[in-house]
Amino acid sequence: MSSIQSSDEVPVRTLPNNERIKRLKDYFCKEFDCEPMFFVRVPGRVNLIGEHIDYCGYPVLPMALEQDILIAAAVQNKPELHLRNINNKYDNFKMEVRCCEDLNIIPDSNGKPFWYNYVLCGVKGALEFLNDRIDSGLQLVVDGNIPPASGLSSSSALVSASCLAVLYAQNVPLSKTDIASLCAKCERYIGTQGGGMDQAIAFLAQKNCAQYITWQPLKATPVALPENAAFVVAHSLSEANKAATNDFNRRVIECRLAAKIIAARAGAVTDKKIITLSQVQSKLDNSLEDMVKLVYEYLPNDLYTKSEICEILDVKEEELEKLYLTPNTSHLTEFKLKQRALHVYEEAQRVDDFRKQCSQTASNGNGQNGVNGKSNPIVHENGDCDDIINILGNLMYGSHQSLNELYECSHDNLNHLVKLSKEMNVNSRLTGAGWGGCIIALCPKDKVNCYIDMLKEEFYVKYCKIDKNKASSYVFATTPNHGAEIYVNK
Ligand code: ADP
Ligand code: NG1
Ligand code: MG
Repeated sequence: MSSIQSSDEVPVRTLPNNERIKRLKDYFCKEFDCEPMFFVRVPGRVNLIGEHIDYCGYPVLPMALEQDILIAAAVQNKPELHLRNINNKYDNFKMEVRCCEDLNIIPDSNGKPFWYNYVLCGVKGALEFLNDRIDSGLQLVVDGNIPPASGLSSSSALVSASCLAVLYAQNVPLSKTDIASLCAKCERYIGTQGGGMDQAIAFLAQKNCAQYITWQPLKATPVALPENAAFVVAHSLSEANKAATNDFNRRVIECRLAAKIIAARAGAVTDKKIITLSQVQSKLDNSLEDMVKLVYEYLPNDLYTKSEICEILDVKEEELEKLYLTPNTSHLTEFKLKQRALHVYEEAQRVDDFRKQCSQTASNGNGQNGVNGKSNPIVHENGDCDDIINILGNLMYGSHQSLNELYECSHDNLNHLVKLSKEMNVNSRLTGAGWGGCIIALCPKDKVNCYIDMLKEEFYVKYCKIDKNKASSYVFATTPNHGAEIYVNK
């Protein structure tokens, strides 16, 4: 376990002395009859804007949450993996691990992943990176407080924390960007073809600012948020496990097929490497606005059948399945391409507008704590804060409408939360993949308590019929937190 650190490596810090750590340590000692040697902590995230566009190659704008996955770990001589979870709804698990091929990540009989499959994704990724050169096994206890299957990225925090634990145990220094890319790749073993936003923010997040994440190469640029803006997360009380259905992958492959057809119809057909909507845009050297026009021109239909697509792309069905579809989407016969591509190009534009508005605000001196944690002077003369919140809020509301209507990944409860918020002049949107999970709302700071109270009353008590005291655990204000870290007894 390395002691010399560079600033782009995951930081190794002194173990904090708090109740949660103590409880986890005690649990570990009780289960394994020894003390943990180190801990890893990886946060969940909330995406402010830029939904379902990371896997199309477009920038996104998330921030890390306070909620996280915390793992206590000890190295052992036997090549075995022993897993426990503080929450007893998650079963114990043990297996022999000598090489990555030992790790077959198979869901239950209904196609839903077991919780430990996410850990195995992380372990498999680490073993592949190490070319199976491991000299020990691991005992791990997981303690997570990110609401699961709720769009706050509990899955990636678990995969990333597991991968980080193996790499640290094997004394492998890795930059934050390299480990984020590795974790994005290995989470795909769960079955979903995600884009990498969750793992990127998990490692590259900084306190007090959101991050503008760009791809190839992976880069995070801090974004200061308006001084008087508060972000509130509210749970819809509906969960959606993304790997248990093919909804997520269906969207991914619809975007791929849309990209292929636009490229083909624009005459860029020979370029086999074009597979994302952003690659098509680069290839054609067009603005996002022009890409929207091309979608209407080249993808006019509301529905495309598999055989129509094969004809347009001049490929056989088997080839289409092999090149562009996934195991859980290869049987699909109808695809919505216009709607998905429109969402992607317009959402990419909204992200750009959001970021520009924030940087303008920061340069005017109205940014929240500045970037890199440095405080900006608060000068209110160059732009009214309420106007900025309105502009950003409208972009978020537009994002939600598009996710609901064009991308069809919302849920009645999410729509109800967004509607109730709008009635109070607060703009919000679903965050994460959707089909359930949470909204993120942008609210002036002085209105936060009143807004949260309204949601408790109108949504949780009246609409969902739950007790008001219980409602408190489903809605909370949040500020940007820092990224993953390792704790040791120094
Ligand atoms: P999310 O939007 O939270 O990333 P996913 O559907 O991608 O949702 O993944 C959720 C799954 O991650 C859960 O169903 C569970 O299997 C696993 N998971 C999340 N948090 C924990 C935890 N604390 N302990 C064990 N497994 C967890
Ligand atoms: P969640 O909802 O956290 O599982 C997923 C993807 C992201 C991104 C968003 C939608 C994974 C691991 N995560 O997030 O990459 O595509 O949906 O914007 O696949
Ligand atoms: Mg997830």
